[in-house]
Amino acid sequence: MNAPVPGGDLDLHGLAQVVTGNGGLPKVRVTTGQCTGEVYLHGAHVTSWKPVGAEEVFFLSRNSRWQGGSAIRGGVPICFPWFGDKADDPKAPAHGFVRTREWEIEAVVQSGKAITVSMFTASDESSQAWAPGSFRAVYRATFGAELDLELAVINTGARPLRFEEALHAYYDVGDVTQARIAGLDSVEYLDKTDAFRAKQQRGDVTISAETDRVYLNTEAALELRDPVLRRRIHVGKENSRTTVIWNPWVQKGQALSDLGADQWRRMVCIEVSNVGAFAVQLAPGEAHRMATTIQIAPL
Ligand code: TA6
Repeated sequence: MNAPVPGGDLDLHGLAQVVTGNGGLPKVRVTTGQCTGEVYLHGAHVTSWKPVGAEEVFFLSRNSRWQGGSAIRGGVPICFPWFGDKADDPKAPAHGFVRTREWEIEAVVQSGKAITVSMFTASDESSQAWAPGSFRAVYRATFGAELDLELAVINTGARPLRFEEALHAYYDVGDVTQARIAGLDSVEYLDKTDAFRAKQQRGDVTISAETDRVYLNTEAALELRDPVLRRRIHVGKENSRTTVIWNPWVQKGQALSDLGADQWRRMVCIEVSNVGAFAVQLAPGEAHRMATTIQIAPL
């Protein structure tokens, strides 16, 4: 399906098209002189960004599901309005409900040499069955020589709105055991593999076992150094006070049916977020935007 792009104020033919993706799910495919990229309407889920002359930046599981009700495994899932398991409802979907929703395209426009795809979703009866509160969420993905992702949320209700949010990005690495993540030295974190005990980071983050950490009160940019793919991935943050680092390692990795085999070795999640004590609280009519800028460079 190659459909005209709604909302575009420019003839974007060839630069951005809505096409049929995996599982028959629609996606916007971007092809410019600077990069290629794609974002599914399912979950407003970025699944690819590949700057010209570089390799794919994101990990995408070859066993991912591509169906309603399931999150795509890899790329950049959007966690909202809660992170992880819902504290007061074990039956609620992990990481909230927007990553398994069909978002709508608001506009696809050219911004300089880049293409910005804007999508939105909003609260409704089904969302309020999980969490009260009225919101409109707009997600803007700008595909260019760098990738900018922005999640803006407005409280459209008459009561305060509290939410957690995370851009749960899966980065492709040659071998996670040889990768290093700089930018969190001395930062306190909660270790989810050790009953959420509070610990302090010493130096770079390296992965040598299951790793599941929520770094607290940090707005610092991260740098993923990959000596196998010989590249650095810079992850900038705006209005984000927590960073989550995750790798399931062998046992958890093999237990995830949409991951499986030895794919755990080829991925690491660096998640720009506001979770836990750093959840966002909005008064009626108030808005908040969290953003990340992703750049790659040779190592
Ligand atoms: O961000 C880390 C984490 O919360 C891990 O605890 C693990 O559950 C991961 O997210 C993946 O969650 P998912 O629901 O996508 O399988």
